[in-house]
Amino acid sequence: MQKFPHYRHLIQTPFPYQLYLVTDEAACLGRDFYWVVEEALKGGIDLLQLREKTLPRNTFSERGKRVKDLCSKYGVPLIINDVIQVAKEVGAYGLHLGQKDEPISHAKNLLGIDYPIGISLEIPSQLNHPQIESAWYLGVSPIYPTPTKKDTISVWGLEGLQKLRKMTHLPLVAIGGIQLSNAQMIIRSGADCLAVVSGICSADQPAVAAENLKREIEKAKT
Ligand code: TZP
Ligand code: MG
Repeated sequence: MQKFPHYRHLIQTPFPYQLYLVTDEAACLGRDFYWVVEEALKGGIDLLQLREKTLPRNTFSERGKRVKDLCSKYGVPLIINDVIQVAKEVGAYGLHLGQKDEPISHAKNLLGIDYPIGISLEIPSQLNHPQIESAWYLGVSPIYPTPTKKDTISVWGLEGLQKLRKMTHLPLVAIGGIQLSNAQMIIRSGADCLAVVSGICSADQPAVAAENLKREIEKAKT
């Protein structure tokens, strides 16, 4: 049977999410983690990724279940970062994997072929990965250098994002150094959605920060 491995390049996948909170407890600056999460939900985030780099698996799952309850209250899908088993235990909507994490094929074997899995993309050549077309979205990582994540290999900048936009029809989620002042430019350079850590988690009023970011995205899209 003949295969058409690149057919999805021809389809613009609808991606209805605009503002994506990626959590980081340290970025909450000592305030209650669940308070920050709920404020962001009140402010109108469309997706939430629970990103825990140090918690043991069972604690990660417990936290995931609690955050999932909060997300359900606001109708926001919960994405788990890195750990397939935690996504499964929590009954999360989706999973996010980096280039050094488990391969997408392995995650799909365990979670199901249609399970939504976002993949980080650090350099254009990573688009050649054989399973990239089965990604739900590409996390364009990072757009700008950011103290929140230091182990990055290069930055896309606006020009890199514009070039990438022409290379794929997968939804592009921009991340890294995103603030109110650059949100519109990043959307206009081809991002479908903005993912933010410190811009919301460290804001004095996370709900207001989320509302303001959403307004900027909407302005850039109209
Ligand atoms: N992946 C690429 S950059 C980043 C992650 C998780 C951190 C983004 O943090 P901030 O504070 O929004 O710049
Ligand atoms: Mg990872």
